[in-house]
Amino acid sequence: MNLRALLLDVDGTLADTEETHRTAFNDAFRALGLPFDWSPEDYEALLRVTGGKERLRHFLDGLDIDSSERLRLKALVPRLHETKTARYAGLVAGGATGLRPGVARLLGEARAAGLALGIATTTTRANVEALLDAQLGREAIGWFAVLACGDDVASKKPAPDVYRLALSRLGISPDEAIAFEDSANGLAAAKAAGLFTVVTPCWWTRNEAFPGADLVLPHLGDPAMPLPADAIARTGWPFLTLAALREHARDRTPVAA
Ligand code: XBP
Ligand code: MG
Repeated sequence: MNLRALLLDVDGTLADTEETHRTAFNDAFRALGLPFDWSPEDYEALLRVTGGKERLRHFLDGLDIDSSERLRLKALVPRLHETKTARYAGLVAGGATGLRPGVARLLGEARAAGLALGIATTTTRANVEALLDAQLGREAIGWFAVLACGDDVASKKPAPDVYRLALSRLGISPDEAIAFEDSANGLAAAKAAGLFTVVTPCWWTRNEAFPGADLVLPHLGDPAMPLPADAIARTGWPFLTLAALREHARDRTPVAA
């Protein structure tokens, strides 16, 4: 594999952000005077629908209310999501969620090796900027040659659109990049785009299946937070380095979607 770029998902992959998203959704419901409050159990099921606006509409479709009330509530979705996004960015700016183990290290290794970095996410650009700024500093957004975000494409994950957009903007082919994901929807999107895909499930996706994943690890690991013993026994790595990943992917053709 002539590796030229790493393409990273955001929510669940760079950071385990979904509890902060859940809080922001519930705060937005309260701010608009709506009687909804998503429990962790509710939200784990709702996460099967990617995209906050789409998730809200899916939730409203499932309510036992009359059609006029459903229409009234659906008309609020854009404002609800704007309120939620502002609240989420504020929580993240306040340090609500840190990067997952190994993310900052692997980004540094990739930059030192001259690889391009790309973001391929369902969330909004504002949310990506808030997270990178809070966790890696103001200059970090400039490390990424492409930010392909949810509203940049017609179809969100599991459609491959956001990965195809990132590859196109980088001017590289699928066999020149490796994708990093946390969810079944994200994996499906990356595989449909033809990418070798590393999956590091987060708490919210721990019960999902990851058919076709080229590598599944509990996280990327760090010297201070090595992989669990079973992952080390399986891979031989105390944590995933860029060199180990290159070697692992070198003669591996990506598993078909
Ligand atoms: C995960 C998502 C997003 C977030 C909420 O995105 O599906 O919808 O849950 O963010 P990723 P928005 O592809 O990064 O895992 O409300 O901005 O959609
Ligand atoms: Mg994700």
